[in-house]
Amino acid sequence: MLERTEQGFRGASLVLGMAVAPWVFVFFTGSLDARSCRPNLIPNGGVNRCANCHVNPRGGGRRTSFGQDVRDVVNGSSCAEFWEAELAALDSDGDGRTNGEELLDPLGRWERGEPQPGDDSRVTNPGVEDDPPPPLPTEFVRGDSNSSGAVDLSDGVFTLGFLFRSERAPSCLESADANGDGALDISDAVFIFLYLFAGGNEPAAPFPGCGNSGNADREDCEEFGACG
Ligand SMILES: [Ca+2]
Ligand SMILES: [Ca+2]
Ligand SMILES: [Ca+2]
Repeated sequence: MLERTEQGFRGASLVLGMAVAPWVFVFFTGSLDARSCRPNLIPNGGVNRCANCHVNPRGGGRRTSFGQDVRDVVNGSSCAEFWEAELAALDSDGDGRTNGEELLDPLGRWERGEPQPGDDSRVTNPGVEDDPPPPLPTEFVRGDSNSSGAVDLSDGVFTLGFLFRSERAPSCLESADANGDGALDISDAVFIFLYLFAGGNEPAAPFPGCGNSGNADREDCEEFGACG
């Protein structure tokens, strides 16, 4: 008798379990699906994934400061878009850079499905006080020593004036290194004159467009207005 009752109880538990399990599954997976869509709703969300909004990088649980601001603008567990200018303009983690600056969309204009803005190696976490990425090297045009936007006679003259008459220094010393040998001397002014008037070689990269030399250790370029 007792044995039958136990069997009956086990049977009932099994039936109940089979009936309830799918609902439990739907409840949890539905909830997780809703959450897992969130990183795709912010620009460059794939870089820090769930750690943008949650202290635990696998998601769930305590929220970061950015996660708290997101919670204030999202609708429950929905996957509706929520990234917009107001959220981008906040500095949720108080590290001095707005959420939009950290995610490389300062104005909050990015929309789901668009290409990710900027260089993802420069993305930081809007929910963590972190260091800003190193400044980008200043772009310049080699040979344009007076940063006028063109390489012409005035550049050779400008370089000579700086070297021999103590006149104004180039704001971007690297641009005045016309022959790209890592030194700034009379040969750079001569190089410009030969290039302009005697069929000499053109300056090495970056030339004629703006850019960097690719040698960050050697580059000495504070400011170059023409590449603004
Ligand atoms: Ca910030
Ligand atoms: Ca941050
Ligand atoms: Ca040189």
